[in-house]
Amino acid sequence: MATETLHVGRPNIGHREVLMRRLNDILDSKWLSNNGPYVRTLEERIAGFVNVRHCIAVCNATVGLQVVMKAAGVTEQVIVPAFTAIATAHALTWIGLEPVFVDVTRKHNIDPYRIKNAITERTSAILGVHLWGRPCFVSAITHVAHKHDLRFLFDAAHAFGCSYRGKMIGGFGNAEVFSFHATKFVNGFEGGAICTNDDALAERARAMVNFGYQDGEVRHMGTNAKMSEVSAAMVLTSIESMSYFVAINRQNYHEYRHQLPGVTFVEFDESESNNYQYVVIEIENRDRVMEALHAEHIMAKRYFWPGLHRVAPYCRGATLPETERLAACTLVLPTGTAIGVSEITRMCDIIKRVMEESTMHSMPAWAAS
Ligand code: T4K
Repeated sequence: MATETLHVGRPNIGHREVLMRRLNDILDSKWLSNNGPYVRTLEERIAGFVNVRHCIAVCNATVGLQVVMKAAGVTEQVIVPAFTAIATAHALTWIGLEPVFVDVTRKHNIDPYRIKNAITERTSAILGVHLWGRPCFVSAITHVAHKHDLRFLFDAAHAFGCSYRGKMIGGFGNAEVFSFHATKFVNGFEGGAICTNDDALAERARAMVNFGYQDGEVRHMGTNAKMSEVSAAMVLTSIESMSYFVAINRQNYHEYRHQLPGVTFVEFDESESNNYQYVVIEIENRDRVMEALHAEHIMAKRYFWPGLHRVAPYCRGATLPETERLAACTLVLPTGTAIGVSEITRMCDIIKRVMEESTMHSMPAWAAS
């Protein structure tokens, strides 16, 4: 029997019949996009869940970040972590902003102490990223931003369903942006959402998402960042299964930890809400481990390698040691509803085998024999 390929980012599918019913309803109604009933329901649902005044659904988080930067009046330089998805930086560059890369801490999120050193007279905003769904140092970033009169926003692409100090991610800074891409914890095939408590920012963002239209007139610059009704139906359906997805992800995460006791994991604060969507390890000989997994049809991923300051469009010779260390040793393992104990055992056995082989290779010959 062929071995099943295991993927990082395999989509979690919610209640299929409910989704199909909604899709039929959309087809029957002939209302497919442009602020339809499913988008409006979704926006209300998210605003209530996250506890923010405004939620604006968008077609994806990349464009959502662009819209929110424009709506917040951000100009020139934006401080961002170097260890994040290329989307974080490209979203800025695409609209003429300059990402300024700052190193992260051992906890994978932007180092607030290094933010201060990166501020120039051209800096207008800080864009924190809640990497792997773990909140970045929100209170320290808030402090720096207030002190230097900067706007501060959060790329919350990974962090739907997560909390910081008991408050849901989505309500911090001037605004936050979620992703509902297929590989995310909650998915809408593609999709995203801007959340904010700033009424004026929300009004501008809402117009900008729809070509700048407000009350039937074009009052702003704008783009087409609208979410379709089909995506909204998928996100709604996915949200309804959220507690199931969390339970599976959490179970998988603890199973991995149990089976790999000597390995460093990205940890989650169990006193907060977490989505456990990413199982991330830091491991020596990462590429050897990844190759061994790939050879067995397990598509573990080394996300965010080699660090944004080292990818071609942004490479200026900067050195950011912690980003580089993490980019060299981080590996993301499959989880989600497609994975259970037997798959985890299969993966952990391979990882342990490579770790043992590496230990043998690094021993003097007399000790290894
Ligand atoms: N900010 C951050 C911090 C982000 O991580 C991202 C996106 C964004 C902003 C922007 O959000 P969006 O504009 O996308 O809403 C994925 C996603 O495309 C991207 O959303 C995500 N972050 C990024 C980190 O990862 P890849 O390169 O992993 O995609 P791909 O095609 O290699 O798929 C990964 C695995 O998932 C594969 O092994 C197969 C599996 N898969 C994927 C898809 C799309 C499936 O099984 N089914 C599917 O439909 O980019």
